[in-house]
Amino acid sequence: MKITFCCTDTKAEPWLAGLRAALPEALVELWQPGAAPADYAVVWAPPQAFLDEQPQLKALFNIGAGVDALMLLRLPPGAQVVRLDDAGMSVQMAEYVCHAVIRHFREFDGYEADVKQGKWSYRKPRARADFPVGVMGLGVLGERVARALRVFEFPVMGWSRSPKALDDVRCFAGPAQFDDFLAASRVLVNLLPLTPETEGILNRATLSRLKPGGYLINVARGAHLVDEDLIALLDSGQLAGATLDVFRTEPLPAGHPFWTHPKITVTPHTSARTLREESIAQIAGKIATLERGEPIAGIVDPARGY
Ligand code: NDP
Ligand code: OXD
Repeated sequence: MKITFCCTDTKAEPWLAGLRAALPEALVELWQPGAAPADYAVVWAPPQAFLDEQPQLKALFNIGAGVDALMLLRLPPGAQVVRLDDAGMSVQMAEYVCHAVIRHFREFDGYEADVKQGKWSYRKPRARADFPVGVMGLGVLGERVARALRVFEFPVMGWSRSPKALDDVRCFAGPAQFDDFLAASRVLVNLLPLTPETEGILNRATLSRLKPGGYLINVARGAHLVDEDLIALLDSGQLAGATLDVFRTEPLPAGHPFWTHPKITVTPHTSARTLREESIAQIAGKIATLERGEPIAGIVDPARGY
């Protein structure tokens, strides 16, 4: 069995060593143009030339949860696309989102600014009932985030494609319930996959439906957001602020207004990092399962795009 590793912007050596240790019977190689085709591939943003050389591929393991970049490529016929299924990402995402929500709700930025000026000043406590949080996407990450927010007793709403039932989370589903979901939310957390249906879903019309003082946390993909609509809504005072981890172009280009906007917090696509050890264990386990002819979880449905 041959496994080829082809991940842009990733240090290959530790991955190759980890995969070899986990699957000693396999030949594990870094892709070189013209090399013999593989049975399995471990990829992140591979070039089309790599995929075109893999006629017998059984599965492509994406070392991330989002497969949007992969879905734009011409994939080998017969190869299943497998996304990372948590592998240590959901707890990181829960930390990040809870931190962003609490920082905004408790006005910690304001305290920090006061303290920098030597000011010992209190702010009036705010009611968490006035800060309902809407989570777009109730998949592997969104569900964990919704549950984590409930621990802090925020009212939590969730929106997904198919109907869901989560304890203590008010669930909405499908386009017909989207407006009601937005109208019930003040803080909006985006954890949708990027698909043709969800591209640009964070725009002037949708963000304007949030409760007054709306706050956006985008941790999914930059192309979900219409950048200039967000800036306009922040500048007009319709939205109170935003925390953004993902951008249409990454790294965020120098001079982009998000860098310096006083109501925007930027982080460099770091809310839930791929953890190498966990990911190798998951991928190796799934390859072994497939080799035994058994089914695995985390297979992407090309028709849905996630
Ligand atoms: P999942 O595929 O597990 O979940 C996706 C959720 O979105 C599901 O609940 C799905 O509904 C819902 N959904 C999909 N399309 C629609 C739609 N058109 N309308 C309403 N709901 C929809 O994904 P994950 O939770 O694992 O990850 C979500 C995204 O987070 C990834 O695609 C990736 O882009 C991003 N991400 C970002 C990271 C970062 O560091 N910033 C790290 C990891 C991921 P249903 O349940 O009905 O199918
Ligand atoms: C992912 C990501 O999709 O890192 O896993 O964004």
